[in-house]
Amino acid sequence: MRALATGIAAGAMTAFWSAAAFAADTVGQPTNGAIDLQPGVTPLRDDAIFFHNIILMPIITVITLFVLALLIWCVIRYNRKSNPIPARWSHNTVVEVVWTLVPVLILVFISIFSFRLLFNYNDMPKPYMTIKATGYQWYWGYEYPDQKIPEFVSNILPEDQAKAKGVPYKLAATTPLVVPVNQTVEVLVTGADVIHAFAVPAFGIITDAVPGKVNHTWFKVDRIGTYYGSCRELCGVDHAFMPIEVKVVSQADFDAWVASKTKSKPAAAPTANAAGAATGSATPAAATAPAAATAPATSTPPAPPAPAAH
Ligand SMILES: [Cu+2]
Repeated sequence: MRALATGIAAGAMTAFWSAAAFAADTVGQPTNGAIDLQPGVTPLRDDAIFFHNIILMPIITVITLFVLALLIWCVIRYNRKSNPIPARWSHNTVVEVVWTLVPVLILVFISIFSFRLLFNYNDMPKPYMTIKATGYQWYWGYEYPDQKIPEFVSNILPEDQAKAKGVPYKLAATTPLVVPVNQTVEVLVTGADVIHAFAVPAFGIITDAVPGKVNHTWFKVDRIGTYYGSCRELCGVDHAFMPIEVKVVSQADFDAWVASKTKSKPAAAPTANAAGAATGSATPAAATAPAAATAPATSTPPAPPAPAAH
């Protein structure tokens, strides 16, 4: 019986992990059918995956199986039929010391790795550049103060355009963030209206975008590619439609991109806004909502529009 249970458990674990391994994970975006964590492209993400898969998962698995075995043992051995006259004793000092000490030791062991990971997140190397990401209802605004690139709007790429370009809908953006590879990038994160959150799984980062407060995070990506994230704080009806797309490019490509952005500086900001407003499915609502809201306020009769809306 014990051998059978061990066999079943071992089989289940093997199936679980091999299924995770066989699903060829797409880097930078979710993979259909995958159950493991999204693979990382930053040292922080690798540390976080190590902490989850190598430290936490085995401990969780062993504890869960141990508690399950205890439950089954009690149910079988101490039910009314097999144990008609229960023992009357209570308290056992040895057992009580053990079940207090062992969990404490387990938590101390976990905390060693947990604190190390937290400190790693906190220890940002000297950043090569800083980006400001602002969450709006419902899109992102990106500003490059070091490169003197004023804020531009990054909207969701509409479904037909995403299909035509062969990029994932609800993850691709009209104007992605562009950053150089192998450089430490600091991201200042804030919110303009409600609380949003800036999250890119492949970088292992998630930071709240709170109005009136500037949070910061950082990443250093070790390979060129496109990585997707999204808003991670329920922020309204179009919460699911404000993706984050980050293009990590070579230093030369980044410099060229900066040059292209700064050369057409006077025209860049308005066209980016106009393009975003014209294409984003979420934006017409966002763009017209303030106008609609201000119109009744400035016009004299406020009462008629209300019944008309119903
Ligand atoms: Cu949001």
